[in-house]
Amino acid sequence: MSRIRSRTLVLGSLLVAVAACGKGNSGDRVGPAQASAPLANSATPPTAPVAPLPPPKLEKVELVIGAIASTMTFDKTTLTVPAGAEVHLVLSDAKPGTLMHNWVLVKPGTEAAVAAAGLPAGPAGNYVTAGPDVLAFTPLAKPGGTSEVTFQAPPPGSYPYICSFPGHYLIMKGTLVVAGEVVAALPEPAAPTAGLASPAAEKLFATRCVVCHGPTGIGDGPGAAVLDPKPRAFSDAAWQASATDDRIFKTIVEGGPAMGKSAGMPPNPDLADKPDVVKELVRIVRAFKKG
Ligand code: HEC
Ligand SMILES: [Cu+2]
Repeated sequence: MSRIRSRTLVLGSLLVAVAACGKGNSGDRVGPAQASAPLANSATPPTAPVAPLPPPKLEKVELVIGAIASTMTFDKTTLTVPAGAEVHLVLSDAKPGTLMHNWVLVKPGTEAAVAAAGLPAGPAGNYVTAGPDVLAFTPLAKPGGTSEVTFQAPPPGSYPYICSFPGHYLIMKGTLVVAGEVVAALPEPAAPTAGLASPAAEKLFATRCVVCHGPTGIGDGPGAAVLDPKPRAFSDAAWQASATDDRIFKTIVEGGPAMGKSAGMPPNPDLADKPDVVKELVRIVRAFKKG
């Protein structure tokens, strides 16, 4: 008698857990990896005998990752899941911050390409353009909010995850390790700044800076829409007169917060050992001056 009862309880709570997992709480979930067909089966009427179909061998894994307030960093740079698992990941964006973030799992070496491809999607499209390189992603989470995604773990290996909000991916990243028997060699963690090794500063500005500062430097790039404060217009002669080359140089490399400015201006740590490129960027910023 008591044994039957406890069995029913276990089954009941399993159903609750499955239902809770499928429903989520942020209301605005998107994501190609969302469709978890097996979950639909849990709606079988309670009169049916236990598990009419042998359930697929799915291990469910719950992951929680945070964006640290006012920084462009995840609070975990490594996540591990078993091969074949169904992964439910919740991203929470810490409260005092002002930045929006997402979590995008990508194929190794495609970080920059995925971030660039996501730009035209804009904030409404979560800065993600679905494609073969995007394995799973959460929608953007607002400060103090969460967003989530459910997806099937990819084959064993190491996969980069990034925030694809404009300018964040260079530092806002980590690695998802899918543990299991590795048949083929692990994908090499690609050099993070591969395509940027010897770029013309102009190309760098056109790909990285225009996102927020706009093609004419007045601060009207697509990434600026959600920024507060907005990037100032580089055309502002008074600002040009007050800013030293050294300050502009440092702002570019170290980012806004290091210079007492907003975190909306991301650092560019990959340029720290490329002073010539940064000097060229300073010259580009100067060239927008009017009046
Ligand atoms: C994600 C959006 C974003 C990207 C990408 C970005 N910036 Fe900015 N930038 C900002 C914001 C916002 C500010 C203003 C910060 C403030 O006023 O607190 C800013 C400020 C600056 C400033 C300082 C202006 C001042 O008020 O002193 C410079 C210089 C600058 N950015 C250059 C660049 C360059 C060069 C790049 C490309 C390598 C770049 N930014 C990429 C958002 C961005
Ligand atoms: Cu971010």
